[in-house]
Amino acid sequence: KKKLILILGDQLSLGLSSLAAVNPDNAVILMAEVRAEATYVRHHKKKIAFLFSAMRHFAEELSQAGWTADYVQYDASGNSGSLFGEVRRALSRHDIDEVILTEPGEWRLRDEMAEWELRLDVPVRILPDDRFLCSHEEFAGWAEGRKALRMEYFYRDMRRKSGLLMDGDNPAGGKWNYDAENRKAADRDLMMPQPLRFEPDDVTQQVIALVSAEFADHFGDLSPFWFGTSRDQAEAAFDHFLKTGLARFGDYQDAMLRDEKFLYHAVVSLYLNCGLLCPLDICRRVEAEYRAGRVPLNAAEGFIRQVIGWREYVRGIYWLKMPGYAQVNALEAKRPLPEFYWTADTDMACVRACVQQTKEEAYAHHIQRLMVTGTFALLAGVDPGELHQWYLAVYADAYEWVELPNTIGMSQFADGGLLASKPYAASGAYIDRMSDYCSGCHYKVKEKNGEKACPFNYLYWDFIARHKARLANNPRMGQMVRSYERFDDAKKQAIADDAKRFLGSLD
Ligand code: FAD
Ligand code: DLZ
Ligand code: SF4
Repeated sequence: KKKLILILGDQLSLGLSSLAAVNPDNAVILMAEVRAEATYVRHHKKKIAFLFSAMRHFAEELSQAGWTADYVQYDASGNSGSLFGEVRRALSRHDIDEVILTEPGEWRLRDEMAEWELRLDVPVRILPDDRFLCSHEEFAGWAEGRKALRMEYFYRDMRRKSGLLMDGDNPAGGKWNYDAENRKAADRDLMMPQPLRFEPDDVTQQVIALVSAEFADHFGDLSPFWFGTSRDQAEAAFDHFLKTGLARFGDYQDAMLRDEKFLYHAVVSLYLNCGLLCPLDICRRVEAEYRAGRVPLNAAEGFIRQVIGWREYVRGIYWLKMPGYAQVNALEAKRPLPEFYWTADTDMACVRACVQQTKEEAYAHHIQRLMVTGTFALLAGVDPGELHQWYLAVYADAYEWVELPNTIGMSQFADGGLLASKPYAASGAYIDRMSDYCSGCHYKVKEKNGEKACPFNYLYWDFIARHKARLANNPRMGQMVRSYERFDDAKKQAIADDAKRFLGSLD
């Protein structure tokens, strides 16, 4: 009898804990493209094509490494459409005495799998996912007894634990965090780096045809398709970023430009999250660039903080707080998600550009997600659950463990301040300072009220007014509540009227 190893679409790593638990002679690997995973939200077409192609390439990689891979394609006859169904079918094809898998990244599957052993009548062993630096237990231990779960303190522990950018017991350069240097607005530059693009090979072309036939009603453009789909390509894409983007990553981390979708960002989250790149490994390579004097410290530290800080921290919060975390709505926001999140049909140039590029690329960088589509939804009072479904569907890197805390916690303050110390509310001035969107906009960013005024301006004050009781005691927002209170009645009325008119037009 053999072991059946189920490998999920975001577990494409040769060092996976389930693979380490067995030897190749004694195991059959099962991978399956299934309707349930492809449709639990209506994922962007590019995301499905990317993942199916990456899964197929990984199955090849496994075979070359001596494993027996049993791969079920989406249109294979008899495909049951669910992971459970495919495990059950595989048990009838092979002589198996135990199912082994690395725990899934999402709560809904972990919950479902708790019943598999009973339903399948065979032992099911679920192993920790050790591709992360911090285990669930370690995070829970860190969180216990703390009043506030601030990322910065968690991050310092991860620096110490990994030894990244450490000089003995001290942070390289003497400071833990160089974020204050990372707020520059970018200018267009003809030498702006671009992510490495790949021609679809035969495997990818077959998958593209499949997705185009089967998922025609999903959001997003399928072509041009240029993502890497194998480990070698993911590595090449990262090498390219090290050489072309990293040095200025820090400086322009918060910048946005109309015609530059990627700026100095790495565009590697899709590869990291499905397992084609190893987070610790890429951080070590970033540190090596700094140690060799090729990139400044604020760039290396900024990048490493995102990966061993934010990425690990949001995962910790997710597993600490699920399943309830998906339902929180501290600001009681109820508005349906505006249609233009799917169509880009809005006069707000910033939102239009971010949604349009999301549709084209299944990618937007952090500040676009946080300060444009995220801030707009926050100010407009969009239901965080609906917004969460949107972010989970539209980005190639989106899995609930990373998307949900970023959406619910960081961008919507729907957890009441567990994750972020203040709501990321901002008026048009912020977008104007950090981008070139406003110069091409129907609205006027300098106007505060009236039909032509930038909606972010009055929606900002309307947000403060709606939530002043809660925000008055927030150390970082109280000042804004007091500013609002000093407005005369006519100004307050104009804000309320503009907000009502604009929000009414969304319904
Ligand atoms: P870079 O800017 O080059 O950063 C390097 C790496 O750091 C990223 O690849 C990523 O792995 C990591 N990172 C950076 N910021 C974060 C963060 N806040 N949380 C976790 N990891 C981070 N990231 C996802 O990977 N999947 C998601 O579904 C996702 N949803 C988001 C939703 C919202 C509302 C917001 C505000 C952010 C979300 N993020 C998500 C975080 C971040 O926007 C993306 O990781 C980043 O834009 C990916 O692009 P990049 O590889 O070019 O990143
Ligand atoms: C996202 C995704 C998609 C679109 N399709 C599959 C699939 O067909 N088979 C599979 O094993 N995994 C897929 N995935 C990734 C899973 O949804 C992911 O493993 C879980 O959400 C846990 O993170
Ligand atoms: Fe966005 Fe306002 Fe600027 Fe228009 S004016 S691009 S709506 S911030």
